[in-house]
Amino acid sequence: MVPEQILDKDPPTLPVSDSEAPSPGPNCASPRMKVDSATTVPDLLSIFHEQEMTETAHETNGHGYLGTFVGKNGRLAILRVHSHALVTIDLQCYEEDNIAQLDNLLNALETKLKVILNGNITRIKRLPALVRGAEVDRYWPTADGRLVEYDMDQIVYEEDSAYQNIKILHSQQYGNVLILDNDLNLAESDLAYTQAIMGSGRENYAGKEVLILGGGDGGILSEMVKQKPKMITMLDIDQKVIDACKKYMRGTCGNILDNLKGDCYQILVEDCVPVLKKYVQEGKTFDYVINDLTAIPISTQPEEDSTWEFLRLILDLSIKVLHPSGKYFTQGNAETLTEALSLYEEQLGKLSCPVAFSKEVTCVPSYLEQWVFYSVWKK
Ligand code: SPM
Repeated sequence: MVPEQILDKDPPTLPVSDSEAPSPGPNCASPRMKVDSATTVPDLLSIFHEQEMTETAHETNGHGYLGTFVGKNGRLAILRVHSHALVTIDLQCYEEDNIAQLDNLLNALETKLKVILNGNITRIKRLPALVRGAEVDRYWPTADGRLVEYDMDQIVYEEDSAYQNIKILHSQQYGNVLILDNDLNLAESDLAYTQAIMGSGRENYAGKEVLILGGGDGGILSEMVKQKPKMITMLDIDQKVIDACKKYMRGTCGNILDNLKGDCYQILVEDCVPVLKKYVQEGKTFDYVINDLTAIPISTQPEEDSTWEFLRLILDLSIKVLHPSGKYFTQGNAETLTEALSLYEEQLGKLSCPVAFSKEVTCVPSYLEQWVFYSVWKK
């Protein structure tokens, strides 16, 4: 039977060690003693027995103790007393299990551990429950791989287009959130993203020719038209993203996606690579090119066999269609991903035309990590 929902309680993680023990693990504060499973375990077992949980001890070949305990409602506890420095207890239960009882169990374990280890605990930490198998997925990791739990409470839209999986989830804090191929792209709260990728208010777009690559959520287009450019051309490959955002991301796009053409804009639902190539051939130029493509590229071109080659192709074509005094804007990556940022900057040095660049870091509310934005211009 597939459980509908499993609540994980990840309670006391108790790193304890002495100075002879090998390096204790990153979450160990100031280690003091080794954990002796022969004396620690029997006392802890009594707590599980009081909870009518049945023990199965597992062979560890002398590496501490590992026991699993099954109790009421399929409740499962895993007790691991590592030889060095760490005691972990994981408690898994179904959502409908008795939370008060579980809290009592955790409190009893915590108290007992403090007694058994006789004040030698250097750190005890009860982690919040992970909710697995829930209808609305709340875990969207940061770009640098840390687990983040959002407050999503509703699946507003989900569909696979010919190019990607499109999800729009509702978050209590951020409004509707667009997630493409499991990468959180933009929330209705994220005007800061749009402002940053438009040059943070330093540019005057009035009377200018602007090209937006991607941008299917309509955020940039909606802000840009307010500045009365001569013409904005937006190239996005995915009609389904545009349609979904038109309906469910109105906090971002307003009514701009209601029509594919307006006084000073046109939306072309096309792959940007052939269109850029055509512009290069025609000698067409733009005062601004804003690359708002997905971070994970959607490529229909056979000539690019790696992400970097694709990014460089887009960059090169964009710079080719950029007016000599024009500017190219794009988002980069999480500020912590310094290696990826350096690699990106390396690509800037490999273009057919020499460029200079600057970057700035912006806090985009729903990203929960600082984000780097680039401005690039011809030297
Ligand atoms: N118009 C918004 C398009 C977004 N472009 C790609 C950026 C994706 C970044 N993912 C951020 C994940 C943050 N944790």
